[in-house]
Amino acid sequence: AEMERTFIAIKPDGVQRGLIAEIVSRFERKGFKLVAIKIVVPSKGFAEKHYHDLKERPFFNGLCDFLSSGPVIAMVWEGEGVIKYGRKLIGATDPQKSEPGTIRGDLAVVVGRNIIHGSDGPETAKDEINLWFKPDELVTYTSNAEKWVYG
Ligand code: DAT
Ligand code: MG
Repeated sequence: AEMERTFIAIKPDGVQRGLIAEIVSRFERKGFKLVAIKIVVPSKGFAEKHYHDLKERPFFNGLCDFLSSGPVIAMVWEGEGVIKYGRKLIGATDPQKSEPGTIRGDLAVVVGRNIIHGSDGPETAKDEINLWFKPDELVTYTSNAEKWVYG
């Protein structure tokens, strides 16, 4: 299997709304493997680093205020195609346009409170994992489910 890793975060709205288990469960049931997880309140400066690609956008300041407004669940998920498929599980950026069955489609209503972040490609996945985690926070282990998920 061609294993990849992606960075997934439950934003403060998802945490406050009690959706941690629901969201973790969707990745877990799919067959992806959790290799890192922690709860953290990012500083405004850290949020600005995370969203640096969007610094010219009019919503950048509000977005960074929001991400740093409370606890975030930071995670790394591993699996074949997890970067692209993780985005599919999450749904479109604007929950009004997310399909039912996706995390944002089922659980969020407006773009400014869309409950979850996921890396959008291999380069950002690598950068975001390095920003949020130290190498020794990533756990390497064999999941017993692996041979049943991948055959
Ligand atoms: P995504 O989170 O789907 O990767 P993005 O990287 O384009 O989307 O934007 C990051 C976040 O910024 C997004 O999850 C919510 C917020 N955002 C995006 N577009 C917005 C807009 N037009 N108004 C307000 N917030 C927006
Ligand atoms: Mg993005």
